[in-house]
Amino acid sequence: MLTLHHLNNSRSQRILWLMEELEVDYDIAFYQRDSVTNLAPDSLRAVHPLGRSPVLSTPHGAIAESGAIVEYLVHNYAKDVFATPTEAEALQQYWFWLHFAEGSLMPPLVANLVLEKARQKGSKPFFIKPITDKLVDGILNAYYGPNLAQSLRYVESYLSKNTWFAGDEPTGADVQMIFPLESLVASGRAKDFAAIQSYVKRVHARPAYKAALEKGGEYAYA
Ligand SMILES: N[C@@H](CCC(=O)N[C@@H](CS)C(=O)NCC(=O)O)C(=O)O
Repeated sequence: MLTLHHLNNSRSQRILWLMEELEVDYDIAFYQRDSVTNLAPDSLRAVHPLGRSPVLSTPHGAIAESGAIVEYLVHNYAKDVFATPTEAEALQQYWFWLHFAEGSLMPPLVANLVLEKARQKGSKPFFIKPITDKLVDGILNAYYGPNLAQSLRYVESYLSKNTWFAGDEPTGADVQMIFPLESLVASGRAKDFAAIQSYVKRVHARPAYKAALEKGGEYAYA
């Protein structure tokens, strides 16, 4: 039996989606973020030393990293749906998007989150605020902002020509890409990107996605 260690409002929601698509038997162990720090509870560290979600307990041990978990599930359970593409071009796209999601798209999103938190914390006393703002805006404008904008344009251009990320059917690459994209749509940062918005709607319309949302509980994309 598989157990997904599921943190509220986290990347493990996409693993639930995949397990619903694959119709595998699984349990969910629920964890709640700390209301002040937003971090995972220490109990998750007892399951895997990294203490981050998702973690999947399998007959072979505990595995972390959503990309690795997607590969594990696809390798062991995908037959007719969500299988690794066999056609060469689709397979190449599969590898690319599977890794692009966490390797290139998530880092500027996480940096943005951390820097905006630093901006809030650094807004008192009031005379510090202009300095904090200048520092945060400087870092965002110099690197993370343009980096994210370039990635968004690339994803938009790809999705304006393709329904799914790797081939004609959804795959693990879509499972990896949905988390950053739904966050970008929910926060309004993808408002000028029609293909990305349609794509997120397309995923959200899938019965397995809806079933996963019901099972996972609270999930605020942004
Ligand atoms: N690259 C990892 C990131 C894992 C990660 O940072 N997960 C977040 C939730 S989305 C987490 O557990 N945050 C709470 C914490 O770090 O304490 C993955 O894709 O699994």
